[in-house]
Formats: sequence, structure tokens, C-alpha cells
Amino acid sequence: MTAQSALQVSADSPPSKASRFRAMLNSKNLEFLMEAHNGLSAKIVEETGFSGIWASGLSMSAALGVRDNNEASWTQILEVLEFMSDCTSIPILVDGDTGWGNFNNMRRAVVKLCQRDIAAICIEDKLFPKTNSFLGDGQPLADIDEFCGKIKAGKDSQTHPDFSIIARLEALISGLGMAEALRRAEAYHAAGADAVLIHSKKSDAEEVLAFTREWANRCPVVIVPTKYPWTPTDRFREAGISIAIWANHNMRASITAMRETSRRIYREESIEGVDKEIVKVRDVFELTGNDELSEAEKRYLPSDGEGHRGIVLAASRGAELGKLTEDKPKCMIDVRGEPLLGRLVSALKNARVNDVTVVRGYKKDQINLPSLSYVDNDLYENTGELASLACARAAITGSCIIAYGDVLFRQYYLDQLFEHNADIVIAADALWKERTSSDPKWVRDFISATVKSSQDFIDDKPVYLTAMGADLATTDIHGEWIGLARMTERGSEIIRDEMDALQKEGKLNTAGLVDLFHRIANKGHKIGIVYVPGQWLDVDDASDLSAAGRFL
Ligand code: SPV
Ligand code: MG
Repeated sequence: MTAQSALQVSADSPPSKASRFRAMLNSKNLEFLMEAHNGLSAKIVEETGFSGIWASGLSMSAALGVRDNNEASWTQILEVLEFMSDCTSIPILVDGDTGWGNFNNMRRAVVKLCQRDIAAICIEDKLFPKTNSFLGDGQPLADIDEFCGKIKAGKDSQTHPDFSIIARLEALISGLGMAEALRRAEAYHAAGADAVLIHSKKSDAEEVLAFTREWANRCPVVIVPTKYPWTPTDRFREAGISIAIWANHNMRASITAMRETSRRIYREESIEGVDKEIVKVRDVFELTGNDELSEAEKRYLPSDGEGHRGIVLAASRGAELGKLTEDKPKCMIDVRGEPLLGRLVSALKNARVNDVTVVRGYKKDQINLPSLSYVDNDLYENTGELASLACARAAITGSCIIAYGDVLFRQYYLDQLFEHNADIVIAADALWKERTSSDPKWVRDFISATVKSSQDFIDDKPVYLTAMGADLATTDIHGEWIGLARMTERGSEIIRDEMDALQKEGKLNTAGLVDLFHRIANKGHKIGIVYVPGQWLDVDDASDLSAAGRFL
């Protein structure tokens, strides 16, 4: 970093992109820039770990469907750069072709680039409109003095002290030889270029390495090894090269991937085949930062009182699932490309349950979905559901949903819970299946209610819970709880009070939700029942898991 830029950086602000790029140029290590051509590819370059981006002229043009012949105007390129710069935090070196005109165009371009936080521009000593270096033979070069004037105009126009201008030498490409390349490098360096880029279209690196030997690091040297990809990178390092640019490989990779995908869908007249091979739509949301928007909505949109809270109990392992839960809890088991918990949270968010707290326990570090709040029941092995719920006590306020972390159900069941006017409402399967002799290793949550379901599910009268438990007499069973409950503000208060009562009685750590609801109903509070026609499951064992796949 130069002394000037050090002044610009206060103790608590990170160095600017321009300063970081300048540090890369001047560092003793070989650095790398990876090509990007739009916001998405720029984000991918950054998430991969690269320290900087090459905004390739060839790639940006190709992505716009035009040739690398200045067919896209410089302001169109500027617009692409703005998207790339806005959505990334690493420096961008833009391929500025010939500076998009003469010294005057260069001045204006540099100002606009600085405004958009672009760290550096590389300009090549060819004529406008440019032609890609790998096309044709012996392209005419710019007049040396004219090109030096362009460099000076750029340096005089930069509004950030560390903005860099790299002068790209096309003498070797045009067959004018090493002496001409060195003569021009000297002139451009004297005109103020911060580095030179020596370009070659030979299939080995020899002339580039010969240049670096002659040049002897009078200023940093940048290379683009597209045509000599087999040269070991260490040779560049040994030659003291400052930056190697991987110039067009994301654009080319995207062509390969898009062709394969399009052709397969065309052939198969179906998207099923490619579906597993490509990223999920959820990944796209993640890459484009939708989580941040959800957070911002909570902060800035007026609250219309309809946002709800959710508490998901996900502390248990799900030991019946054997190997599948050896390294993660069952709520993170993948069902058709998405963890159970991800599916549950999407259903909750679709019902405007925006503020979701997950209670973790077994392998808690594996539960790491974005935009959720987490609390941990570290004693999950020796405690029950209410001990987990107690960990999320602070979240049991207002309009609130409680759900098991392993349940799948139809989205509209949530709407029905919210439509019911009882303070506590639970969803119960009216088409519950009888207990069988092999059933259950785990506990079934049966309910008894004031009225049996008519089983037409259209116009059920208000129904309320009378009893709940695994051991209800078969004749008393009217349904099976599906692991989903909803409370109003008053309902949340009733739940908290009953938990306090259980705590006082020393029963909180071992009791389950069924005990809680049973006790509340027994105390005379009306717990509403929404009868649902099956179409749900909780994933307890391998057969549930395959049923889950079918369910979806
Ligand atoms: C680009 O990526 O647009 C370049 C590098 O200018 S090259 O295509 O090798 O000329
Ligand atoms: Mg280019």
C-alpha cells in the first residue's frame, strides 16, 4: 500500500478495493484474478476465495451476445461493471480495451470507474474499435506517444489515489518482437502506468518469461496465460510475475453447462433428468442474498400485526434412522434435495411465520440453515420435549406456532390453524390409523375431542380437545396430533404459565407437549382442534423417510 493510501484508511475502515488491488500488484507473491462477466459470476469468484476479479471484455461481450469488437458500448460495459462491483467486496480490474476512444474518452471512463468503486483498468495499445488478440495476424498498434498521453490522462483523472492503470503490450501478439515490447513497456511505465501486461498468443510461456527477464521488474508484470495453460504456475512465480489472470474460464464453463442442460431438456422433453445436477432455486436465493432482504423487511416494513413466531423442536437425534443420523440430526436429513427442516421452515415462512427459533441438541452444529434463531438444549439426551421448549421460552409470545422438526404436512393446514379463533389450536389427523401390534416404538399422540370429525372436512363445527395421550382407549380416540400447534398471544401466555406450573412440580424436564396440552385442557382452557385428512407424516424411521419422498 502506498503512503498516500495509508492516509486514506482509518483504523476501523477496511482498505478500499483500489488499495487492495494496488497491494496485490506490488506484493512479492504471485496473485490471481479470476474472470467474471456479470454480477452472478462475480459473486461466485468472490465466494470461491479469489482476491480479485478480471472483468473480461471478451466474456462481458459474449455474455451480452455480441462480439469482442467494442460492439457493446462503454456505458453498457459500465453498467455490467456496476452490478459486479455492487454485489462483491473484492477488487475488480476491468479490461478497458483501448480505453474506449482517445485520451478524452479515457479521462471520462476513469472518473466513472472510480465512482463505481472499480479498482483498476487495463488498456491495450491497439486501435479503436479493438479486435480480440487471438483473432487475425499483425493487428496495427497505437502510436506510442498517443498511448502514453492516454495513460497520463487516465492517471490525472483518477479520483482514488490507488486506482491503477495497467498498460497492456500487444507487440508480441502483433509479431513486432521483444525489442518493440520492451521499448513500449519503458514508455508506458514512464508515462505513469502502474504495471504492464505482457500478452502472448504462443502455446508456451517462453517469450513472456523472456520479457520478464529483460524487464527485471522495473514495474509489476501481469500475464494472461490462456494460450499456454500447461505452463506450471510455479514458473510464473519464479519469474517474479505479479498477477496471473485466468481470463475467460467462467464464461466458457457456463457455455458448456448451459449447452448440456438445454440439450438434455430438449431431448428428454422433461426437466426431471437435470434437476438433481443443477443448483437448487434455494441456492440462487442464497447467492443473491434474499436472507438480507427478509431481515430488512422486518426492520423497515410497517408491521401489520400478522407476522407470527415459530418454535421448532429439533433436539433429538432420530436414532431409529441409524446411520443416517450418525453425523446429523434427523431434521437435517435430505428428502428430495432439501433437509426436512428446510422444508418445514419454507412452509412456515409461506404462512408468514417469519421469526423462527429452532431448538437444537444432538449434533447442533449441523443445524445451520440461514435466517433462523437458534437455542440449544444441551441436555437433550436426558430431557424431554418441554425441556427443549423451555429453552425457547422467550420466543413463546404473541401469535406463535410450535412444530416438531421432522414433520411434513400440507401448507393449508397452517392457514386453518390461523383461521381458528381458539387461543390454542392443534391439528389432528381425523383419518388416524389404528395401533398395530408392531406399532409403535415411539409414542402416538392421540386426541379425544368434544365432537368426532364428520370426515367431509368442509364444514366442521368448532371442536375442542378433551384428552390427549398415547394410552387413550381406542373407542375414545378421535384423531392423532400431527405435531403442529398454534397459539394467540393469550394462548402463548397459557402455555408459559403451564410450563411454570410443571417446573414447580419438578416435571418440566421429563414431560412432553402432549402432557402440556392435556393438562391445559383439563384445567378448562379451550384447545381448538382442526381436523385434517391425513396428508402428513413425521419421520421416525426408514419407512417414514421413503414415505416422505413419496409425500413430496
Ligand atoms: C479478455 O479477456 O477480454 C482479454 C484477454 O482481453 S484476451 O481474450 O486474451 O485478449
Ligand atoms: Mg479483452
